Amino acid sequence: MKHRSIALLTLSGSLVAVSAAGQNYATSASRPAPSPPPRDASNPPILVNISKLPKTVEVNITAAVAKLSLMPGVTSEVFAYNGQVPGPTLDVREGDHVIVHFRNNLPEPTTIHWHGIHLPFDSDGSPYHPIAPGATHDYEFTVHAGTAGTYWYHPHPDHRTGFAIGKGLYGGIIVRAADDPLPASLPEKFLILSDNRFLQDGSIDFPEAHSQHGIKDESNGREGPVLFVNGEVMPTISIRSGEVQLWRIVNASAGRIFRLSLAGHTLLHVGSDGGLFEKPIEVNEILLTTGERVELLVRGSDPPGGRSAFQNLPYDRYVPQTRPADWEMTRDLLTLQTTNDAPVTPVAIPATLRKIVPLDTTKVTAVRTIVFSQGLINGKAMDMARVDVSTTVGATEIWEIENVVGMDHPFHLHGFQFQVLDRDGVAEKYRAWKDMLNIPKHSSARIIVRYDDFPGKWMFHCHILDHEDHGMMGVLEVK
Ligand SMILES: [Cu+2]
Repeated sequence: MKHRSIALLTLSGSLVAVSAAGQNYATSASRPAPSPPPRDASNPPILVNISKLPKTVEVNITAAVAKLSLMPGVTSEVFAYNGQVPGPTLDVREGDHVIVHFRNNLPEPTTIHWHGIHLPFDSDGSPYHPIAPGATHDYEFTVHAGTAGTYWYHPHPDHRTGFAIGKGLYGGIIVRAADDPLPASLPEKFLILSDNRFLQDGSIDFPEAHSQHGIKDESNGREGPVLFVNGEVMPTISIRSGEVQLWRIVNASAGRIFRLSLAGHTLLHVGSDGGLFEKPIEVNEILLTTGERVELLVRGSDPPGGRSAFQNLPYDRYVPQTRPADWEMTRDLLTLQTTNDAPVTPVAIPATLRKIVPLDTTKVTAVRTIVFSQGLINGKAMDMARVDVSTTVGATEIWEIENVVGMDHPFHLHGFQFQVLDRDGVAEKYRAWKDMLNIPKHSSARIIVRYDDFPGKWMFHCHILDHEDHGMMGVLEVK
């Protein structure tokens, strides 16, 4: 079970608040100070497949209220998938038929949105298909060839997504390829990043909508001072000197954009939302917007016994009026601890990972203009009864997404992965399949998308959850 108590100790043994900002959380200095064992950033458990049929994955997921200890010394009332935050990981292969028996034991309607997965409209878990409290629903889809990658699942109910995810409803998805070019021996870490804010009694802090904090959340997207990796604060990952690990990372935050870096190391960025790139890319840092995923190779470059911090570097996504005072602070996310074992020779990584066929710009039948202003798309707030973009199955289109305001808005499209053509007129350097794209303040990007297979009404929206919930969302109808 994934609900450990967390206590950070100073050298003198007194408890300290884990939050650097800390003002929303206080601890008692009089508590006893046991030495905590080092906490490993263990992967969330895998959902148990109850099917005996080949190429079939059948799992049970229940969403319910739970009391978990996310912070030292207190319990928090959370919403949890199968009693855990994060929920268990759905681990499937291309070609698998997936059946999810879902039960909603929450006191409010919910859905499960399979973020990034190409699936039928009625299994998308969008606001069109709410599951009532006490009701059950079977989600069913087949995992398409060529879609191996890192995804996640979370609720997508009308106006309540930010609240439901902030309460703890999120879990990972791994889609595995039959012909994965990466060495099968790579140890894998599944890391779900989130942040949260707590009141002194341990309850998760959701302020009144029109309070000062509520207004700030609505502008920024709700942020919290406590940074979690798989529900843990500052866990440790062990690595052997010379070892190479595959890290799959999901940003499950409502508004926080992570700028990830591993001190003293470069990272080999190998994949994004829709799986592997064509080639690995050596980078010093990776920007991970809300809802987005990265797959990267971490190479243990420290000598035996060494340690390095995996960090969140400052990134200014805000308007000046509501920018947090501590936004320029670098924050540690986890410790990479090199074991005392003798170094090993790093495993060879192929120079070519796969071929990504570019979508054909000569087949484009429409160019859409999508304008992001604060809280609105093309000047309108979300209306589920309205269709904003109408098209047909099989059509290829270009969307020009323009952000005309002074803060970043991350774009998400349901149902179909896209490719980025250019950003501010600069051609994208390498091809990738994407379903998330950060559109920085006062900038634009062009994407190309083909609506394969599935008619339906698909959402496109800003993935700052507070913006989405307040109507920064539109409807794409594919007929
Ligand atoms: Cu937004």
